[in-house]
Amino acid sequence: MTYQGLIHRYGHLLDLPVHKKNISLLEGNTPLISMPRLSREFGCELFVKFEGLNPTGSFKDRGMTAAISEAVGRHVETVICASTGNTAASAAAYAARAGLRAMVLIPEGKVAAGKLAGAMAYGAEVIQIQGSFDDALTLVVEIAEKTPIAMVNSINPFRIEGQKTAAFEICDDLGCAPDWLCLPVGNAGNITAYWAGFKQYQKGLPRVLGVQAAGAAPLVLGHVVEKPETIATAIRIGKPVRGEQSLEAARQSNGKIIAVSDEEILSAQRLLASEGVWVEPASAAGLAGLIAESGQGKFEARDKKVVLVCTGHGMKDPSIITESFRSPKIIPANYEALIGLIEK
Ligand code: AN7
Repeated sequence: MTYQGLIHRYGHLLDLPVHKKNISLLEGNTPLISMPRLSREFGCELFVKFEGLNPTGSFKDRGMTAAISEAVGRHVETVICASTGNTAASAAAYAARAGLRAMVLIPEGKVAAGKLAGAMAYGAEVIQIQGSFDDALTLVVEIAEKTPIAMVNSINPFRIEGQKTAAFEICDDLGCAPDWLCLPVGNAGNITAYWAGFKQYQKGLPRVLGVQAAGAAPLVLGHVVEKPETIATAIRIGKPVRGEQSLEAARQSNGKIIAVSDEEILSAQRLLASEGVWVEPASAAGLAGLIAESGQGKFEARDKKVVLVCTGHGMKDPSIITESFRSPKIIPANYEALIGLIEK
């Protein structure tokens, strides 16, 4: 039978209320791509779980099908979220699908072009906040407490339920859990969901390497970061709502949460692209973390199965690339000019 989306495939394993109405854009079912060249380079069996291939280009669609399906089931009319961009685009799409009003709050000037365009294209009311993602989230929480508007950030437990399915899919593809799972950590919903998913699925448990950007690393520093800053705007978050749970996931799995620099993130992004997988900067943090750890001899991954969770597509943030390369050459439209370049 053709694929009918996450709730259809895994709903029996998700703690969703009976009142839900299935709102799906056929999210999930993303490929686990083997990376033979990088595997050789790092001496392990490396795979990318390419979440950028979800309907709106990020892993957020997994949680959003669950959260919006629940909200529609109890006759909510408006949904709201704070976002560094991907949640906004996803909420906008699923709300559109369900015929709901969507309001998305984003930090002014700090959302990548592909995400902002997505949220607008799907018809959300996009509001820029003169503050950080964390400020926006505080506002959204207050609105959700005082009005019937449903909040679809990952504080919403149904988001986590939906996102568990990525762990199920990895186990289904590999036949077991990998030895290591490396992923970016921002608000810490995804690492929490993966860990819950692996525990529930009982196909073994990976060690979890959570990776934050050095300028937005509250879980590594052990305190809130008031002014988070990183080129990986998706994870420009200083006060993660599921911080405790993510630290617990790292601890229970015998893994850890570390920080990497923006340069390390960009260089990991280039490495992935050099083997055909273009991800947004935040999504390269897992590989950057693996490289940093193996460089210090701390990564015991030799011959092990390692899954890098690449959370968002490179097309979400095109200016990171176009601004860091020289503009493409311009030549006259004739053979001589072209052959001149080829034979140079
Ligand atoms: C590509 O969209 O928080 O640790 O508002 O977009 O579960 O927060 C995005 C987060 C990783 C971090 N990779 O996940 C938002 C938002 C990408 C992301 C994360 C995000 P969490």
